[in-house]
Amino acid sequence: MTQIIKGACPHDCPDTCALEYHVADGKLIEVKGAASHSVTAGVLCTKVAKYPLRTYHPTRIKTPLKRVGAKGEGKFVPISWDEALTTIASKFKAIVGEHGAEAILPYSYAGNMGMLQYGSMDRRFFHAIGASQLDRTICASAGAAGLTATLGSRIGTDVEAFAQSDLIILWGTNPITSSVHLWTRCQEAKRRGAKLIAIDPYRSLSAEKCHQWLPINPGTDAALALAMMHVLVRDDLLDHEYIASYTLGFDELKGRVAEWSPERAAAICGIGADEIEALAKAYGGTKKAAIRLNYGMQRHGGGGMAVRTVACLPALTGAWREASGGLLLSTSGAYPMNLAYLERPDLMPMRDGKLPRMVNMSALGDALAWSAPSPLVREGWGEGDGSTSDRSDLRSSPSPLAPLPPGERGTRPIKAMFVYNSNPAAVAPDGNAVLRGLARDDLFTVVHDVFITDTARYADIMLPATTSPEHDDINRSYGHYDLVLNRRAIDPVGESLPNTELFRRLAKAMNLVDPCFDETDESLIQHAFDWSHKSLAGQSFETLERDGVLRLNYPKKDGFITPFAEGGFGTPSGKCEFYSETLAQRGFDPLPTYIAPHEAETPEFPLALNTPPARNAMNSTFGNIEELAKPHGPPTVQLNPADAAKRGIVEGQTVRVFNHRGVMKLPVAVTNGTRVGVATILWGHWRNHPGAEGFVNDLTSQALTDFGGGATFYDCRVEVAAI
Ligand SMILES: Nc1nc2c(c(=O)[nH]1)N[C@H]1C(S)=C(S)[C@@H](COP(=O)(O)OP(=O)(O)OC[C@H]3O[C@@H](n4cnc5c(=O)[nH]c(N)nc54)[C@H](O)[C@@H]3O)O[C@H]1N2
Ligand SMILES: Nc1nc2c(c(=O)[nH]1)N[C@H]1C(S)=C(S)[C@@H](COP(=O)(O)OP(=O)(O)OC[C@H]3O[C@@H](n4cnc5c(=O)[nH]c(N)nc54)[C@H](O)[C@@H]3O)O[C@H]1N2
Ligand code: SF4
Ligand SMILES: [Mo]
Repeated sequence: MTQIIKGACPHDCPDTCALEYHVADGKLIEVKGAASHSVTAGVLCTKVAKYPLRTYHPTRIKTPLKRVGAKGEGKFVPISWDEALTTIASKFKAIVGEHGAEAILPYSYAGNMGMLQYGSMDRRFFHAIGASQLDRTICASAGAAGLTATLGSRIGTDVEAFAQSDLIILWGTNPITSSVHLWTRCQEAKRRGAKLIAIDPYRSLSAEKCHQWLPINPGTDAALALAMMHVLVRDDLLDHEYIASYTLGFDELKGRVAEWSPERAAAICGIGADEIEALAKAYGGTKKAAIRLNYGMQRHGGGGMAVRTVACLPALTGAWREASGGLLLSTSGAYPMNLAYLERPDLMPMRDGKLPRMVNMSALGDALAWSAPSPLVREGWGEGDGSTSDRSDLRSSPSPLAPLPPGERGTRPIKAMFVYNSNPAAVAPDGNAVLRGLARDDLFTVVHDVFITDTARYADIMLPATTSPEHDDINRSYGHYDLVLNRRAIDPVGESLPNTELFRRLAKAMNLVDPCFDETDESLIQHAFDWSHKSLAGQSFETLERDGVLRLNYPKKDGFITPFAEGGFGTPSGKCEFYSETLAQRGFDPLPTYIAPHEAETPEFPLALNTPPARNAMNSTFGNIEELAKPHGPPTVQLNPADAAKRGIVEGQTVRVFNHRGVMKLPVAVTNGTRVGVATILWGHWRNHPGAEGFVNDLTSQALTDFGGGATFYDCRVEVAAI
């Protein structure tokens, strides 16, 4: 007899699908997309449709392990949970005694995005012991800050409304790979006659299927948006009523965009002035014009400002009035999360009136070298949700979390790192610096994961984690407006434990007595959201339990959530802020502007390196599942024919891609799909993948974005040469 249990996809994807776990004889036999969830509509991406491959993978670790080989070698022997927890607790206690608790660094991100597994008991644990705080900036902090500067909140166009749009701009996003349920809506719109345009230096799978591909120079999106606004103002393609009622600073914006002729932007963006004119006119001439921007453009030095600038467009034309107009970067701000309850930041000890220091996860290499002051603690700013939490596109608000005095910021070593929900040896920039840190003999490293990942190879203690059918959770999304419940469908494989239970047990081993460490997962689930909040009015946990999903209450038009049809922006002025006093106060340009990438073209390193994800991967997750990785083949570097010819390089030849940070050796694919001047490597494979030497993130930089202290993966210069 097959039982069907309701689940939620835990991975870092905007679609947060409602799943059905099919179970027979206590085994997960199949995972399907729930047909009853309108966003999922019964469809899953390939990787999660084949989930039993991951849950029952032969290389999955099933017991705690202790390292016996050298760091990085990946040699371990099984130990009991008792020994593992006792070892960690005694090591942590010794480190706290000798160096202070801030010498312990938790390192986690969005391997699991469930509210419980992402951040609950773990945060309570690290808060209570007074460990360093982690500034979770690796994905979306620049974009979130940019969006918030203009709109005041992280909400946007309803994903299902895209099906009704007349013009869709995919701006720095490849939804066939990264948000397939958005893509199905784009296809529906296309069938209805909508025009699809992709703005991307790379002809991604999605760009290939659009009517037009605009191959922009990396990191120059703000210049394009400014020139579009120039044309909109010049040709009066404006919604004057919307501007007058719901925006702030139009006159100042007008002055700014007057400086941005299409010709000026064209020279920066590397596309034709006529193409910019045509794009602006098509945009200004279409009411139901929807922009899907994702994180491609914000992984650059000026990424925050770029997002802020693009986000001004729909208010100028009044596209927000239409359900199928507007702009979508994220919906994560829609949820009334009880983060103070889940994470208990109040447990953090104060010393000299200060909370523990904050370490930026995007500069882990420097942080582990602990001599460079830059990565430790920044006067960053977030969206002001007042929490210490973050997830893929919601970051902390570090302002109330006072840093160490400047002189001390970089001078206290990190002596222990506890990694879970993340894989920094693969996902963090400047991989060589990260590996040097992980290889330190005096660094005690614990990794909780499903597999011996690139990071786990350096662990002193490795702990087995459950996959989502093995634990309970409650999920929100950053691409739609629904809550999705995840119910445990099978027993944990081997001795694996969910993150919550692991930290419950570790708290006991460290003699932490606060009753919050006894709270059950069921209680955490029920308290994860504020059920008295207006977005949940009339809804109850019982309905969520019954249906598996539940949509938040937000204003609707034509049946779709339409957030800003009548203003209601979350900025200090309540308007869409073309002029931002908040930015001015923080020393930024208060008006939209163009900030050039950190890394300029040089004779030594003339090519821009673009490393977006491959379709069957999810960041580093799934890279070891042969059946999923195989269709992608080994990694290649894609070069434009002009760039290949200039270097005398031919298709299939093995080359070196290098800069002053690192080198990768891999075969070349010569293609018009990557623009002149841009080398593209799709990532998702693990280190030491057969057919390649070195790794993409050995080339990327630890430099941070303008806003939000974000990572700048795509702001990277390299040279390619024959070996
Ligand atoms: N299958 C799969 N799905 C995923 C992920 C995955 O790894 N695999 N990752 C998940 C995560 S963590 C995230 S954050 C989201 C990311 O979601 P997206 O941000 O939509 O990421 P991509 O789909 O890679 O699209 C980024 C695109 O930006 C382009 N790009 C690079 N630089 C620039 C630029 O300067 N300007 C413009 N206009 N475009 C640029 C790249 O070529 C790429 O095609 O996807 C999530 N979904
Ligand atoms: N070059 C380059 N680098 C990038 C990017 C890029 O586009 N190009 N994208 C960046 C982005 S957007 C992101 S978000 C980061 C992603 O960075 P991460 O969030 O670190 O990456 P993931 O691979 O999604 O997840 C990491 C690990 O979490 C584990 N995991 C999953 N579920 C659980 C669980 O329940 N418990 C525990 N303990 N572990 C679990 C997985 O097995 C996996 O090994 O990578 C960044 N790095
Ligand atoms: S990765 Fe995205 S598309 Fe695939 S099942 Fe999960 S939420 Fe759905
Ligand atoms: Mo991400």
